[in-house]
Amino acid sequence: RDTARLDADTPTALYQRLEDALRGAIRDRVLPPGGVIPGERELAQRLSISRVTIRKAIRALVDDRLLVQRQGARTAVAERVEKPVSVLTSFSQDMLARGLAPGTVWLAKDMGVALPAEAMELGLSPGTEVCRLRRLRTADGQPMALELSIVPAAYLPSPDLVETSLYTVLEERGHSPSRALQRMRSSIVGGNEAKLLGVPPGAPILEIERRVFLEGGQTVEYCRSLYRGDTYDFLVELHR
Ligand code: 16G
Repeated sequence: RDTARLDADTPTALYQRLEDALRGAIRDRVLPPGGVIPGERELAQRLSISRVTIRKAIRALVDDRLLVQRQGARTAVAERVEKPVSVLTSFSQDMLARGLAPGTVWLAKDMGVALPAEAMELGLSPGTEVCRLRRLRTADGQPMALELSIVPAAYLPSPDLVETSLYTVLEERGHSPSRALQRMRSSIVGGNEAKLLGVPPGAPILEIERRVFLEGGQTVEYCRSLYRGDTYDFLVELHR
């Protein structure tokens, strides 16, 4: 489509224009998520431009994670992760449901007496012990979200009990998360966090605050997350 309008009179900008055209086609879903794009050689022939130019444009889009390179060097349009907001699931469950391997990079974990703000967030009396888990969550090794979870030590006696899934550990210990309140707001990501998430500083993110309750109403987790805006869709079911 747009690519047909490419011409070769400004050779330095050619890959850039191809990149922009592909970007537009992905945005407008002319190239749908998951769709495989033609190979380098075929594109080079079709558009009568060099394979080097094609490779450069594709590389830029792979670096931006709009395209993913699969086994056998096939290149496909990246799929966004869709997460229904009305069901209380864990990050690990969400990723497994999509055939992606959930992973965790530990940034920090510790235990201590709840700070006044934490005690308020969890509805605890000051002085209660909590575990703090700061994690980078990955899917097939790609960073997806940064999360800080705070859990009363009464439900999680040590942060070392968690390898990948916090909710699995809570469930095994008979403290299944049953209900949550979640606040989501759009934001942009700062330098340090951008580096961890592998996006440019100032990239859009979803800031999520979640308070999770047990069946009996006690707060089992307070969590603050930054989800990458470019890979995540949150779906909400509405009734009337
Ligand atoms: C989700 C939750 C987070 C929870 C985590 C547990 C949101 C915004 N956050 O990421 O609060 O700690 O799942 O996942 O949905 P895990 O069981 O894989 O550790």
